Amino acid sequence: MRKNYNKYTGILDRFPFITVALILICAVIFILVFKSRFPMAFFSGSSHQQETRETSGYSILITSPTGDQVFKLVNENETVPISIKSKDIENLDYKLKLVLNGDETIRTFNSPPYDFNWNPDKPGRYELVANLVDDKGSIIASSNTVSFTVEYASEAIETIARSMDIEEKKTSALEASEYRSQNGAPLFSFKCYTPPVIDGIIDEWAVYDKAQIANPTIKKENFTSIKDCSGVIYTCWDDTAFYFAVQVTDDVVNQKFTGNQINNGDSVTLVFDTALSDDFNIPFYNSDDSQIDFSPGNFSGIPPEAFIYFPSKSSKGIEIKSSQTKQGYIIEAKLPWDIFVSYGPSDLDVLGFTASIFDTDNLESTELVVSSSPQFEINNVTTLGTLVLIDGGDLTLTGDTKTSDNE
Ligand SMILES: [Ca+2]
Ligand SMILES: [Ca+2]
Ligand SMILES: [Ca+2]
Ligand SMILES: [Ca+2]
Repeated sequence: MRKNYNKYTGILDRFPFITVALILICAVIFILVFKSRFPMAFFSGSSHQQETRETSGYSILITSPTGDQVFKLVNENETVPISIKSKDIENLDYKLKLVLNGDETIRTFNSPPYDFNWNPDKPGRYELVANLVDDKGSIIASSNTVSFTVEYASEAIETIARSMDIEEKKTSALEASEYRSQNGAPLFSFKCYTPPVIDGIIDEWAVYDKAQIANPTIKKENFTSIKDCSGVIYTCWDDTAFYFAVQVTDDVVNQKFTGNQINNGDSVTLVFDTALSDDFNIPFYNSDDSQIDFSPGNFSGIPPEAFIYFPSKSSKGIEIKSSQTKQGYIIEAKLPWDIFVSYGPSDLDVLGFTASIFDTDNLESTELVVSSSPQFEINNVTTLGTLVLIDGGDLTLTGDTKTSDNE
């Protein structure tokens, strides 16, 4: 067989080799001709052949968000950090346009840095691209396209579904009282039949309602993410005291202040207005209002501390404990009712109330305050949210906690 092989080597046998050679030659000619007429940018998809000559070498890269990143936001003030790195476009007379979902320009940069905290107004999946455009609006070059997702936690105030009896009590308490309904959903504080143990451990609080503290209210321009500063508060009460636990998320726990300076470091502040109807329209604190500041301490030498900022009063009798967590810290405290000026609790009472977290990370004083109500100002009770005291029986016996676990 082998011997016979050469015998048949004719033009037909060479045909495949000739074909390959012809294809190769054509390809080389094609590439050479084409390359001289169009620069490489042509192959990256730009339709403006004249201008793309200038684009070779531009590089525009969206470095934040990263591909398929998911942003779990809690309130409408949180933002998605957008950052773009670029090469060789700074000195050009072009603009960089951030385009969302193909058609919505959310920002136009004339010069670097190309950083922008974008505030989405609804959840969803988004596609982001940065286009370099000339003065006629023609696209010169484009960045990578990045897809990301924005999700929102469903509710700012979490209320546990209660029995019909309790739900009716909530409604009738609010109907019977004048309160600042424009300042956010009311918080419900239930009577406790076994007081919480003030030890900085919050296991026993699951039966009570919790509320988010996540609305930026003071220095709010510094707010980007709930990871910087946010929290949840649990409250309850009995005939002797008001109790609360705050679980704070804070990336840098920094507290070196004491006494009336507590708010310069990481701290929690509660403001109460115990008589709403008497002076509903008087904004500044007076005798029925209290502001109490709570410091977690620094977990190495400075102990947790409560300070009654208004009215000027000894904080004797307040019990406070704190603990450090991976995400931040916990404060748990007991405020005897006798620290309030002439107030004792009753079922269905409706109070003005806002809980705030003061955040200091690296500076010498407050960098940001987040609150349970949408607005909060020191010494302005008209910004306060609402707290409703409800005696719903012993919640630890009713199994209501299970309802919340199922949600
Ligand atoms: Ca406890
Ligand atoms: Ca922080
Ligand atoms: Ca008042
Ligand atoms: Ca801090």
